[in-house]
Amino acid sequence: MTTVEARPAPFTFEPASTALLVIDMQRDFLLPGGFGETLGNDVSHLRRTIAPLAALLAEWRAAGLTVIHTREGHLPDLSDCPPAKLARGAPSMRIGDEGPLGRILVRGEYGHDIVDELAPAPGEPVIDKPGKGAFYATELGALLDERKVTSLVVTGVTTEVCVHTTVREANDRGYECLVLADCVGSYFPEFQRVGLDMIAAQGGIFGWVADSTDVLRALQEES
Ligand code: C5J
Repeated sequence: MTTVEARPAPFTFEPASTALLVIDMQRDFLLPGGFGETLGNDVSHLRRTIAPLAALLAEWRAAGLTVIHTREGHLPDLSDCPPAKLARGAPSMRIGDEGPLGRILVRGEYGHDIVDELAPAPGEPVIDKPGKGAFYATELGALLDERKVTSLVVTGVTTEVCVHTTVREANDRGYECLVLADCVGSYFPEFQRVGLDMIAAQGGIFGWVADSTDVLRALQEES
């Protein structure tokens, strides 16, 4: 067992039954000039997660542990995109429109894929998800069962949307979730702070919160 300093209390996990989940680190959300920025967001709030996540990925892979990536997006004919999601808000561009990095959030487009710095290694599963949560309409639950995963170290974007939706459902499904504050990002600093506080509140109502350096230290002590 490995123990990480975390809030609201230390987080203990068995590395062999723990997956590092990397949520939606896609160009559409992170690249300057991409979809996220066209909506008026400051992508630097998300881009600060890339370096610590790349360092953690390197160590996690070196230890031979499970990594799973997700991508939010839709089929080219948008048949898996609920009309309500397509119509939501009043953005300058919508899902499926031709954006600066290809059709926005459409599978197979340049912008839909993961940023170069965090490209999946050969053999690492990439879960394509039409929703905000990583379990809805995906094979993630079956994959975790198959690999006997019981704990998740959760990273990615955005903290209050896809990370939160996934952690809440993972918690309901019985997974113990450690969310890494420096490896999750929100376009809104206030949502980042409150989103993390919500996870750890009430004795860890959805999970635990730590920094990637806490996990790296625990992995190094282990080896
Ligand atoms: C959003 C996500 N924010 N990956 N997607 O629309 O959090």
